[in-house]
Amino acid sequence: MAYENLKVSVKKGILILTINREKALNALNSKTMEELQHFFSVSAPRRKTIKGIVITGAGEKAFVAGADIKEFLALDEGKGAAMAKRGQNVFRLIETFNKPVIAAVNGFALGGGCELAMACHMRIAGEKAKFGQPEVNLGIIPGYGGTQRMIQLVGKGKAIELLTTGDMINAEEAHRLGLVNHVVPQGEEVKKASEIIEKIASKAPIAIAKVIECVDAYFNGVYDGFAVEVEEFGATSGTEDFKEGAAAFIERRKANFKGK
Ligand code: DAK
Repeated sequence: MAYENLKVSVKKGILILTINREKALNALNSKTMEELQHFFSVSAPRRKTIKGIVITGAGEKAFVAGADIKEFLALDEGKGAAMAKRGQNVFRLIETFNKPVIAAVNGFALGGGCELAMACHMRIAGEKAKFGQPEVNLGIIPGYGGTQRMIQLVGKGKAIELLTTGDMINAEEAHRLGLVNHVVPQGEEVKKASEIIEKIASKAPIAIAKVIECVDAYFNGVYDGFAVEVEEFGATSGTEDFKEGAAAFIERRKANFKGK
């Protein structure tokens, strides 16, 4: 499928997904959300050979400056709830993707943009990046999982402060709070994210997918994370990759994982 608002490229096996609406600071309109849904439910799972995905924003100013405010005017209670459910489902596809998905935050990550970054497994911020959940300025609340994921990342007190004041914070503060994993010189976000994915790609793919699943189990409120870990530890113990990894350690050589 040809996308209107997403740009897809692959560099050395790493897929770079660019939200491509630079004139609107990459705001997430409904077309972009539809395309993200298609990308993460159809296109990305088919690309079996990719090592992981980096999500970034077009241009130098914004990662994503929020959901598209110009579309909000048509909302009412029913439509708003339906839109939140649909959006949450899209971001859940990102959060549960079985390979690393890293947000390379090159500028404003506000509202739905901050929520998109938080749905990724990790966040790399350029030093000019700005984060915030300014929904309360518009009389609404985050609807794409932001009230929940913000607590997971920064804790309850700071989450309530950021969500109720709508304050914007810079990359350093976001790093201090644990909202981002690393701050890098402006323009090097994708490079740093790609380096991390490259490192992860040298490990056993099934083990990586299972780590993502177990960590998610802690937060999703449905499963007992310890029980999931027991099950997935069992699953990884039965893989060819585990035998190869253990043999490589003993033979003092580099493991050659096959994802089996
Ligand atoms: N939506 C639509 N257009 C946007 C936009 C946005 N979120 N942010 C920026 N733009 C557009 C501007 O309208 C402008 O377009 P033109 O006027 O040139 O046509 C262009 O991008 C450049 O923006 P500015 O001229 O404003 O640029 P500045 O450098 O002066 O300011 C800024 C940059 C990021 C500080 C400013 O643009 C700004 O404050 N933007 C809005 C930030 C914001 O409030 N974002 C929305 C947060 S609320 C929901 C689910 C989720 C959500 C809501 C509901 N449901 C399920 C119902 C999420 C809500 C949000 O994300």
